[in-house]
Amino acid sequence: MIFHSDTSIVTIDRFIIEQEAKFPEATGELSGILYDLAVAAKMISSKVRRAGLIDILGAAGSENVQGEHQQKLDVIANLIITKAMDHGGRLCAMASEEEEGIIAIPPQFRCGKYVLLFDPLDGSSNIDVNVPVGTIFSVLRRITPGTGNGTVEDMLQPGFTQVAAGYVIYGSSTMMVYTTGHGAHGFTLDPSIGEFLLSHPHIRTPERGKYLSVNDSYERYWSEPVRALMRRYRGLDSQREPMNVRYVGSLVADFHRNLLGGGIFVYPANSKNPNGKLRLLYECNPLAFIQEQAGGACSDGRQRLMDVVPTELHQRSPLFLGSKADVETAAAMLQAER
Ligand code: P6P
Repeated sequence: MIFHSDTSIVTIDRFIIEQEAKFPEATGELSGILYDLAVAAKMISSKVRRAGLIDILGAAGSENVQGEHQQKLDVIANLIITKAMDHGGRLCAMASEEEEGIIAIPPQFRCGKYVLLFDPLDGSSNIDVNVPVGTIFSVLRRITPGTGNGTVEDMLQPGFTQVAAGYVIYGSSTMMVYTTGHGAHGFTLDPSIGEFLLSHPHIRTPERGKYLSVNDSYERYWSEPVRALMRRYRGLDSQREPMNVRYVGSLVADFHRNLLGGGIFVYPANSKNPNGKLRLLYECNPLAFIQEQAGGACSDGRQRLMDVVPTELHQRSPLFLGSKADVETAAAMLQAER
């Protein structure tokens, strides 16, 4: 690694502290949540990096609430985050893709004023073939009265109420990207010192992208407006230059590439999945928050995604996420479906 004189070495902890210092009213609780999530990310990264070596590949033999076969790493990542976050006194409840109900704070620990929602290891079906996977998280302020355990009601808030959101991508390197509403910032893990170092400050997504991320094996289930939209993205109606299709099949990997280089990730509703596949609260909303902070946009095909008022903890949503102009194209062309 060559160090350039203009490259400052800033750890994620130092960055979090400096961000907090800008807000005199800050109590440090949100900072504590972010520190602890960074520790959990390092632990999960260590497991993912050795997946092939310590025989934790393959299904755990159990199923999660989604009826999906849980991979051992799913279970381990879920446990790591739960145990890293349950005792800090900053959360009053958690929710995970891997658990049907909310995760209560154990009685021996104090409850705080935030709730945490997360997908501990998204794209986990890719683990055995060494495709990048990711962790996604969202932080909300509790809205129910009292100082005890939170409830599902505290989770069912629209995305624009998020106080923080982020993801970790376990790819060629491990990166943590998060926002607290003051820009989106990326940190790369230096495994030789076990620190996340600031590598992508103030991420900005190009206004118009070059990559289209979509699984078009569902084309036969799409509506006609969605099919017309895909023809537009592919330049087949001569309205724009063709986009290159890049689809890894791992949301965090596809999103991260488009966030940095410009592009759009599309998982539309279809006749088999009328609400799409991805989960609103702990997949779509956190990535939408980051994308908007990076100058992009996110829609469910009908409205700004972060305006959707949730009704169920694990509800799904269609997703159009990425460069602002490309998301606006989707919103315009799907008007016919409203
Ligand atoms: P499909 C992985 O299982 C996942 O939840 C996301 O990470 C990914 O974007 C999506 O599903 C892929 O779904 O239907 O294209 O295989």
